[in-house]
Amino acid sequence: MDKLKNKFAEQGIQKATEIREFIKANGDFVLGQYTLDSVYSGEKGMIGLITETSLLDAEEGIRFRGHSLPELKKKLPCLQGSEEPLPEGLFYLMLMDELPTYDDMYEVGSNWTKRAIVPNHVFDVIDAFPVNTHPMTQFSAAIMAMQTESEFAAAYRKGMNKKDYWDYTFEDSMNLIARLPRVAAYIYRKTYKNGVHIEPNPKLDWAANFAHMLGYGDNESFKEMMRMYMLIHADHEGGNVSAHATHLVGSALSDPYLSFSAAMNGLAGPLHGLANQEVIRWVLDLQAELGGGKPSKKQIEEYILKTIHDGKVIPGYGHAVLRKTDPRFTAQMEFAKKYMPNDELVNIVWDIYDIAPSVLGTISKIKNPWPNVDAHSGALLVHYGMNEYDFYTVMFGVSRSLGVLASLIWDRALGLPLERPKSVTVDWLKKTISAKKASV
Ligand code: HAX
Repeated sequence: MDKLKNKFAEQGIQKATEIREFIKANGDFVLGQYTLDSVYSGEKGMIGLITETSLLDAEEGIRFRGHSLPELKKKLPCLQGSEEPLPEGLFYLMLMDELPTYDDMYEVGSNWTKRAIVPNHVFDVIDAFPVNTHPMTQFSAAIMAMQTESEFAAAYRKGMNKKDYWDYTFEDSMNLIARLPRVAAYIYRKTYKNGVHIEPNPKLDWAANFAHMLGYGDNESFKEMMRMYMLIHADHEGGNVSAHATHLVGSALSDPYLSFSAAMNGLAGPLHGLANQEVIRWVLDLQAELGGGKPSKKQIEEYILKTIHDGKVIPGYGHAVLRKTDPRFTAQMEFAKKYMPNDELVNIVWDIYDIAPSVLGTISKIKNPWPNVDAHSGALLVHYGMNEYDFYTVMFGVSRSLGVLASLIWDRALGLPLERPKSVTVDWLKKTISAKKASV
């Protein structure tokens, strides 16, 4: 058994037992109330899930196992000569609920390196898609193609004890995380670089190896950007579409490949992860409409109002939970101030940040006028020459695997049940509400 799994078997399973006792002792505690509006608002604010890996505060933003992003920048280990903590360390923290030592982080990385070989038929599946297929469609299908490797599915077929669910979920999740950068890079090179592929470099860390396979390995600051990008996109508590989809599908005991592919189909929606490609398109459309160059703040304001007037959203702005600037936006802004302060597109993104919140703030129905993670990421990638916008969400997806799969391992360790909320009809609602009113 590998070191991390051994540790999880000792500490994680012990903690799962404690949590079960906690639930037993407090099962009748009332957490909240909800209304017809709550149900019709996409269940916003209704507590219906337990996710251990991270928690989102509307004002402050995300905390991973209690640590904010600025704190993690100081507390998670980095490689020598690098200032960006490795996602390997964040995965360890999310899974084990303890800050990793350098050795813990290194162990996770070498574990993934050993597991990183992608079966050939997965490449055949990707190659079978027409080259103009959206990269997220290829990514989701490639994950499904890898399901042939599921140890969970194979063990279930043989008849496994419920107590072992977490073990096989751990195996599948670790294998999947290890292989995703290779799969994603293969899709990128097939779609945009005439199918000229770059072999992995097992000496590199997970994010730097991804950068290398994409074709940006010679640029040290791109590798730093990739470490930062992979860290900040990893998790955003449990109710967002990709995290919830993983949990929901996993609750049917679908294996991690099936569950994570479902997550990627949700991430591919423009109100979720696809917003990162939409932001760049929106900014470039704005520039094109003005004949190129850097728009004035007045022109940005007019374009925002025109977009809303045309019945569209401003991509990269707003959030279902956050009510302030997303700290993941701020982390990227800080990175850009260090590495590319004079980049024109980055400066336009910053000008939009100066203008958009006050314009959106005047529209009463918009609950959060502040930028989210997707408002900035594309401009960083364009700076390095990565202009293939449709690929951006795949990068988000590679990162998102870290949080949602760590959570899935916990779901199985806790023995969480099938998720099955009750649904009703409008007729049922009308009858129930009028009966209630008549009785008072
Ligand atoms: N531009 C224009 N209108 C907006 C808006 C924006 N950025 N944000 C919200 N609104 C509108 C909504 O469309 C909604 O209008 P209708 O009542 O006419 O349908 C109204 O304001 C109320 O929405 P809300 O309660 O403030 O926001 P929701 O919780 O319903 O939705 C969204 C949150 C993120 C989907 C929303 O803010 C949005 O569409 N933003 C733009 C797309 C985007 O950036 N998505 C990425 C979000 C972060 C993420 O998941 N990344 O992966």
